[in-house]
Amino acid sequence: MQVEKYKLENLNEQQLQQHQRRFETLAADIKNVNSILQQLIDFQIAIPSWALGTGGTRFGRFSGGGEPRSLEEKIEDVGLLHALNGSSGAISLHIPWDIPQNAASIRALAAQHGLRFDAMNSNTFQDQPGQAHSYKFGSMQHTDKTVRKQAVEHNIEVIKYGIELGSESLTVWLSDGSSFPGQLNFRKAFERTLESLKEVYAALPDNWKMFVEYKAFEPNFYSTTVGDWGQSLNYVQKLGPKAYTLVDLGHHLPNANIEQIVALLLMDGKLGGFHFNDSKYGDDDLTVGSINPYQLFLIFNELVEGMNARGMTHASDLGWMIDASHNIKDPLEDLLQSVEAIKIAYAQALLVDTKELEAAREANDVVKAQEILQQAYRTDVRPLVAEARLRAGAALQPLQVYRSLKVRENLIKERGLKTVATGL
Ligand SMILES: [Mn+2]
Repeated sequence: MQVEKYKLENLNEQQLQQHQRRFETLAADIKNVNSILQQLIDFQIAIPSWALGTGGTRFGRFSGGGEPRSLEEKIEDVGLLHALNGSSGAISLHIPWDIPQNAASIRALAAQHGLRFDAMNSNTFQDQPGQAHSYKFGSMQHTDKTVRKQAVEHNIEVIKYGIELGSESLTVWLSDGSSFPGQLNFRKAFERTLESLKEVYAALPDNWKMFVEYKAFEPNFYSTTVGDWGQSLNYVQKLGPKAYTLVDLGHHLPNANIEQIVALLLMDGKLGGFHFNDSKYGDDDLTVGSINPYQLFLIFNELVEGMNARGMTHASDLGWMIDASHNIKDPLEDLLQSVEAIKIAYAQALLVDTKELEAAREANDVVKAQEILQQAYRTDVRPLVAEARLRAGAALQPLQVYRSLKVRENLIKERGLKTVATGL
């Protein structure tokens, strides 16, 4: 299914007057409104291929119908999102779930939808049918060299697919670790993992980045071999200039100060990418901004400040991706909500009066510093985000258009009710 331009414009037209009234009121109070709008238009968030189907938990999966049955249909789904919100101009693939049979035609299809290929993701956390060696006791950390070699070769194969598609980065997330005290020699596990990562790093093209993602726990429940940002930073510093830490919001222990982690990684030039989601307890994969939007804003405040301090381009110098997968919502509706929440937090961070904030900090005016941040956070920036979408040729209200055009009903008609997308 395609979103027909005239239908989208008709729906925008119906809301235009109300939108303009709200936007003009807000814009009157913003000094550099046009440059903020341009930053919002430029800011694209990659959609992971595995978020397009209904996610499962280890207790079950409730398929929603009309899920994409192939890589082509996944690209079409992201194309739909991008047509609606103008902000989802990239897709992140996962190997082996998304092996392109014909890279040239896949590239052409993505280009038709205005999409590029974001980071490629490898998978050494599951055994695939016919696989020679099991990852039950880890992949890159494994005691057996032949298992490590298989994991390294898989990652090199993922890079190869990525090159064919025009991607420029590889994300490595390892589930390696241990579930019981005594199971693992931590030092040897680190050294083996580093050695394996070095072999993958050596296969990276010059213009590629490698992201090393950390996670505190799950599926291993005693130790994780890339368990936190300190461990990831340790690996990437030893690997070299093409290696970066990737922060996934759901991969921390409860109450971790993620905004501080982000600030320090940026300071070291070692923050490479970002996975958005939200959580209350752990790696809950909930919709971005659904539980803790203030934390998301505080993180964006550090991202904007830290990137500006290093003269970085917000839209392109870090990898921005959603990493979530839900078991009860329509995945496309959920992704529209997620992108909206990210844009809102980014817009609020762009409103922070950084000069005033810095002055308040230098003067130890704690109250004023808090007021400055909360002034930005409590501003309803939705008309600003909607205006950016309008100028990008997308929908003023993406979710409303999605429902008005009966997108899910149409996808079910096209693909059937009992389709299951590859993924978890
Ligand atoms: Mn992730």
